Amino acid sequence: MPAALVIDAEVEDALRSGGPVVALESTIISHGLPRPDNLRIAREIERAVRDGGAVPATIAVVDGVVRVGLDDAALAFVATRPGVVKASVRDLAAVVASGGTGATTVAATAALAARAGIPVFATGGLGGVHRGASATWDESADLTTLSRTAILVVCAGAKSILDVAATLERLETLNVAVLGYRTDRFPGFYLADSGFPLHWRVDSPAEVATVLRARRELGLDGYGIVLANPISAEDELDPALHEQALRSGLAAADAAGVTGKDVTPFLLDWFHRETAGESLRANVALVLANARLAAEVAAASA
Ligand code: PSU
Ligand code: MN
Repeated sequence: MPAALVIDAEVEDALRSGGPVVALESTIISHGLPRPDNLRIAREIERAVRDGGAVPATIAVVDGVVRVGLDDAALAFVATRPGVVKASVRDLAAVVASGGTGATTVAATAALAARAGIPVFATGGLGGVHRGASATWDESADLTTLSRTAILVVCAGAKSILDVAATLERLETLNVAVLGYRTDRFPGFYLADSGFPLHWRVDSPAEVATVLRARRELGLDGYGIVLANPISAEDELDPALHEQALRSGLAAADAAGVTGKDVTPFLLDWFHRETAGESLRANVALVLANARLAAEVAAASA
């Protein structure tokens, strides 16, 4: 029987010597980005982490084994194989037990990274409270997992397809701190500003490292922290195009009866097609920026 969780040798070496490591999720590769571009982009995200001075650890379940750090063959497998499961925390044990292959969400990646001793994680946008959640109860497990996981997630805010106000309220209830990176506004994923203010702002990786140290000293490291890094002004989506894609996408999801964990991939795909690739370009730009910043934060706190 193979071990259920295997840490890649380079990642293990870095962790053992206290070197900087950044965890990366795999749902964005399998379900968030269109094929065949997804594999190339997954490699670029790892490259951005290396350029920022850290070792990348993309996490996924491959043939029944949780792998923390993927070699290129495993990365290609997750990016190209049909029928890869979108795996949140609750799915992990079942995917492993069935010998299956699963791509980990923010929630599952955060839980596994913390388990492996990796304190910093980069992604695109956080899951959150979906629009209409007061009727559907659709709230991403990303939020509840962050409330009990020792991880710093670098993201471009919550996906704009969500109810952002409700997501921010839930993050407050769940004791998840949100730090704006060089901004006082909560970023809106494809847009730099979601329209909501933030209470805490940090202006350098060293400042983030200081917050992480204080959290540890206070014994509060069981709670997650969100480092919200806005997409750059050059890369953000045109707000009018964004609004139009969002409206038509929500209506299309409703008409097609899309529910549960299929909602997010459906809407991301809708955006990519409706904006003729503009949202994809923005998505890639923000993920690469987050990967680079996460590496700098990991290096500053290593
Ligand atoms: N951010 C992206 N692309 C994605 C996701 C986030 O830029 O594909 C994924 C993440 O894995 C996140 C998931 O955890 O969407 C949220 O899904 P749900 O709303 O079903 O919890
Ligand atoms: Mn959901």
